[in-house]
Order: sequence, then C-alpha cells, then structure tokens
Amino acid sequence: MTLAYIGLGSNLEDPLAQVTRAFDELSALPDTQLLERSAIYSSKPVGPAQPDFINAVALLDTQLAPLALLDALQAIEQAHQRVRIEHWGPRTLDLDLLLYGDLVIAHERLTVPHPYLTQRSFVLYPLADITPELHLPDGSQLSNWLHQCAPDGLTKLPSNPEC
Ligand code: A4P
Ligand code: MG
Repeated sequence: MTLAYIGLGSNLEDPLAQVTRAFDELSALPDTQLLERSAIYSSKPVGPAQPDFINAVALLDTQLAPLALLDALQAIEQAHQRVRIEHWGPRTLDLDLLLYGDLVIAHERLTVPHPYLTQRSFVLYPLADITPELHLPDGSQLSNWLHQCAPDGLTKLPSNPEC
C-alpha cells in the first residue's frame, strides 16, 4: 500500500457539491482507502480570469499503481462532465496526483510530485491540514514551503457550511 495525496479543485456548476461528491468517489476506488480529507477552501483563480475555486486535498492509501491511479482519477473527472477547453481554465472537477509515496515520476502522462505543488497556497495549506510534518521526496519540508507561500485569496470554509 502507498500513501497518495490528491488535490481536488472545481470552479463550475456548484463547486462545493462537485468536491464533496469527488471525496465520496475517491473513497469508493478499488484497492484504495480514503484516510483523510483536508478542510475545504475557497481560492482566487491562478491563471486566466475565471470564477473562484473550491479546493481540498485527500489522503489515500492505495494498491493502485501510479498510472492506474491517474486513470481512475481521470475517470472520476469524466463522470463530472469535465470538458478540457483551456489550459488552466475553468473546470467542474480537477483531480491532481500531488504525491505518490516518495516516488519521483517523469512520465509523458504523469509528473509526480505535481509540478506546481510547492507554489500553490490552495495545495500547501490543505496538505498541512492532513500532515503538517510532511516531507517531499527531495527531503524538503512542507512547513518550509508553506512559510514561503502567503495564503493570499485562500479562505477556509466552516466545516459545516449549513451551520
Ligand atoms: N498530468 C501530469 N502529471 C499529473 C499529475 N500529477 N496529476 C497530466 C494529474 N495529471 C497529471 O491535465 C493535463 C494532463 O496532465 C493530464 O492529461 C495528465 O496526463 P489537465 O487536468 O487536463 O489540464 P489542466 O488541469 O488544465 O492543466 P494542469 O497543468 O494539470 O493544471 P493544474 O496544475 O491542474 O492547474 N486556481 C485555483 N485557485 N485553484 C485550482 O485548483 N487549478 C488550475 C489548474 C489553475 N488554477 C487554479 C486551479
Ligand atoms: Mg490538472
């Protein structure tokens, strides 16, 4: 079994519902357990002008190999009627494989750690909700990256927004 961190993002068609449903779908993946969910955040878009995002991170314990896990993540994106129009553009659901154990992967379909992991507050802060003491495969500490990345435009939502 391998610990894998997944970044969830949505900014179309009820983003909070998209991300909530995606957590359930991650927990139903074969040979995989959903161990932890971060808090849910609202974030200002990085990239082209578009609606604000909802972002979160999930921690999985999985027996799926990295490319099989990517296939499974893309199948979930497809089930959310994800349409790829514009790079970094708006989307109903984006699932990024952030970390897969301590592996470093440079495959034509898959780069791990995710290339922008250390630059994005909407990834770093939810990762720290789950594993504040996390180290990246190169030995660097999540907490050091966090201190270099201000949480600009990032808002933690109350755990039960209905309350
Ligand atoms: N791919 C390679 N490595 C990975 C990986 N580690 N995880 C490949 C997932 N996919 C990976 O992705 C394009 C291809 O990347 C996939 O076919 C896969 O084989 P995509 O999701 O179709 O395209 P994209 O999302 O437009 O591009 P990219 O580079 O993945 O963008 P990001 O990094 O996902 O950023 N602003 C806020 N506030 N919140 C967000 O969540 N997200 C993005 C998209 C931009 N701005 C944002 C947010
Ligand atoms: Mg992506």
